[in-house]
Amino acid sequence: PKTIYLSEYRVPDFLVDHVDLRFELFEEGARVHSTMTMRRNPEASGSGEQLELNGDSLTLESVHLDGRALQAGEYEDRGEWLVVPSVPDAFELKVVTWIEPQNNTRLEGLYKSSGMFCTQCEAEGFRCITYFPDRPDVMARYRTRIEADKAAYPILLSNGNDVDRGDLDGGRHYVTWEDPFPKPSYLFALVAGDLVEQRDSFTTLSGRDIDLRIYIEPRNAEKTDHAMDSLKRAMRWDEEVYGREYDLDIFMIVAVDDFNMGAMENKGLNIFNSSCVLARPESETDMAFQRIESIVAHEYFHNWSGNRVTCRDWFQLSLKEGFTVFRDSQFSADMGSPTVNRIENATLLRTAQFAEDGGPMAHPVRPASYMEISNFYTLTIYEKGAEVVRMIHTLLGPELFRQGSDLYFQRHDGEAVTTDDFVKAMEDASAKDLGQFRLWYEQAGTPELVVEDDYDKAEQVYRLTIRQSIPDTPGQTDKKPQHIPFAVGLLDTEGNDIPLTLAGESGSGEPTRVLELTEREHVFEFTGVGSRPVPSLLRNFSAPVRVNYPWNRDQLMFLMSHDSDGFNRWDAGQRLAVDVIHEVSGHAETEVDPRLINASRTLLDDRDADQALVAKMLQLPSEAYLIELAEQADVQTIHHARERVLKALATALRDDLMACYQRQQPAESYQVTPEDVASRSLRNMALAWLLHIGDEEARDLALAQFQSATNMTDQSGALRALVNSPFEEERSRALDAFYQQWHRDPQVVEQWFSIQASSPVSGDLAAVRRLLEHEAFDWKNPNKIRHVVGAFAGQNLVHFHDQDGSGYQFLADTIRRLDDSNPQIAARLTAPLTRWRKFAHVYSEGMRKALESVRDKDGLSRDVYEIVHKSLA
Ligand code: BAL
Ligand code: ZN
Repeated sequence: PKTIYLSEYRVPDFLVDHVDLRFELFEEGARVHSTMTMRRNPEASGSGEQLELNGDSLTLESVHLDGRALQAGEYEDRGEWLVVPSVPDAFELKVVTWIEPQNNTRLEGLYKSSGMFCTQCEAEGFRCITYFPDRPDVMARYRTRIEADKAAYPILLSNGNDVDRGDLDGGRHYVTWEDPFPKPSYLFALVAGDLVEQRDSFTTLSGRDIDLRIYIEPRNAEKTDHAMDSLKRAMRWDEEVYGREYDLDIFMIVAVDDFNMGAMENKGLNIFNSSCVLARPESETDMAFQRIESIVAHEYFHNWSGNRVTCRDWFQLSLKEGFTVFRDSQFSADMGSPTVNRIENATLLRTAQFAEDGGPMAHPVRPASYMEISNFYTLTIYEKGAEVVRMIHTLLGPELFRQGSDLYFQRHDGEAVTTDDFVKAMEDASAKDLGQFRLWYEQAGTPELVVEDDYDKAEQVYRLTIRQSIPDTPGQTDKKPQHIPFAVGLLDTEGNDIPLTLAGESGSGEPTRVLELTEREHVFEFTGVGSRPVPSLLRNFSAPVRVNYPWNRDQLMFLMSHDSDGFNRWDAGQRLAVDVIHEVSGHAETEVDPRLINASRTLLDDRDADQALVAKMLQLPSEAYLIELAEQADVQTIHHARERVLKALATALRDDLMACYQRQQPAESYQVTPEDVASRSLRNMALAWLLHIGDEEARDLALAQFQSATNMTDQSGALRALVNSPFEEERSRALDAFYQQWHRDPQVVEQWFSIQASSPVSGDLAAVRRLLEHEAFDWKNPNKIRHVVGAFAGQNLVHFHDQDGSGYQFLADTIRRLDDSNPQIAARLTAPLTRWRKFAHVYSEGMRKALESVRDKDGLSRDVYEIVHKSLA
């Protein structure tokens, strides 16, 4: 496969002003008539004579140029390219292709899911539908006519507004859609199916009525309320916070079961993975409710950050994704608990994105090259990209940031632009120099800050020395220092914030200061500090960096109970737990530090504290995070050390956990408020801990909760606790009963799969293989694969990393199997193997061998090829 470089970007030779599409949909395939009004791009320098259009898996039926059928020799069908050697400066090109959506298992382009036709065109799926300049800087207006059997496909949808419909011979019908906004081909969408519609409406701030519709299969009719409410909240929020109003008359969402991604922001017609849009309390958990709210908002926000202003090329993917993730996380913070939201973002970043940044696929937020763009829908592009935007927000402050985003949208509306255009708008609006800041887009790797301090009692001066470095990553060494907003506070002996005044300043300062780091080393001198303070560093996780400062355990406990920054209270608890887990690691005789137990007891018993924060603070750092912190990770040792600490906590806190469980009684009616979510989370955590140590009273409580729960959070919480307990008989009875109750609901069956595949107690490889044989498992459905194979390799680390290497070989076999049918999913599953160098030798050898066996498969897809070869390099 060829590597594509950002440095080789050229503007397109030809532009498309208008596309007229006609789809004839049949059971045996689809005929696509595409008529493009095209012209030579005046900005293309030295443009080639010939017209080149992308194509993939297409059967070409005919080509017409300005109404004349082209003969063999007047065009060339090169499979991945359709070349017309000679065209005028402006012309109309009509291409007819035949495709087979019913056989499309890659789920890119037009395909069938549960009997309905649907599309996924980002990043390069449109070329699987017809020949087209399939690149985001070619923006055209689309008119789409869909023709299909009326009984089987009563609903026919595409982007924009429906402008015409009628009946055809042979029981067929058609609908024509027109999208007035120019868009890149990746935002095209089509749906045809036997769907029911849930309608609502939204009145914009300027008084326009928008028709809102969610389309689902009839069995899901009860599951749309939450998505609809989330959508309306997101629409209002974007008006209020960003001044962005919706632009079409209709906004549609369609739920499909077979989908490679979470959802897709096609103009006016968002297509969602069912698991990211459908929910009701009885069958979906709090986590699903929260995920849906944020994904519905994310896709809606793309209408401006992505669709109205789009990416010039795929190297700029974070332009829309980083900004939109930032926007959706601001929205979620506003809808729920900002501190919990920040903790969740930082956890994902520190556990998974830092791992990516430290591995063979490390890439900058704006990559410089790729082989297969689908491999770059990564945590770096999305989550680190969002952190980069957040840092701009921190450096500018909310008012100037808003002026910057207004300028960006106004300046670039209808254009395809770059991350640099985004930063420039922020710079122009604020007059803040972001020159050095741009390195965040160019340099890969996680910056590390080493912090030292000293206190001069006589002078009442406290000095912080901060050194930054950025590790080498593939293809990048000797990196320049980056511009880092570093928020700090200092706690006095009472635990109060000391007003911060730097040497040379007068007056009494703020409790939190954002220090701007730009050099390799800085010394900051705080004056008027009456006693040695405890530093609270990187408050609210003000930058995606690692911080190294030698807090002792007493200081961490002090921060846990006194820091005014909620994020750092949680972080201090995490650091304390990591320290204790490290201490007992490989030392069976070392006792678990009673200070951790006491701190946890204080949290459990504190009824006045923010329960949402308490629920987060009680969770031990995950195995994945502990692996990330290790130099050469020994998974079994990490697992057993964490288990020992968990069991010591559960045993010592048995009565407190029981009291907590009894106190957190289910609310009368189900609501997804931060308080209720925290209450259910605490209750289920207490239950899980107690069952983990085999408490029989807790087992009976779990069985009762499993039977009587009126919401899925509590029912699956009880099930998960039983599955991860030593009570084998109860475990298998509960699993059977759950399946019997829910086997008709694929989303619940996904949960049932993942609870088993991720269980460190019962989810060994043999159990996972049995799940693959289960009647509900389906190799064609990405969600099922994710919930069994993905859950095993990504969450069940003790079994996946069995030292005999069987877990690795199993994953390799699965990847080889999926590589032909769905390369995107196969490539995603490869991630757990790519970091083989991070692990101790007993693991890394097996991981490397597994990767090699994938590498040696004949006809490896470009997707998997890129990941495997970069990992083994
Ligand atoms: N654009 C792909 C799905 C998403 O990030 O919204
Ligand atoms: Zn997105």
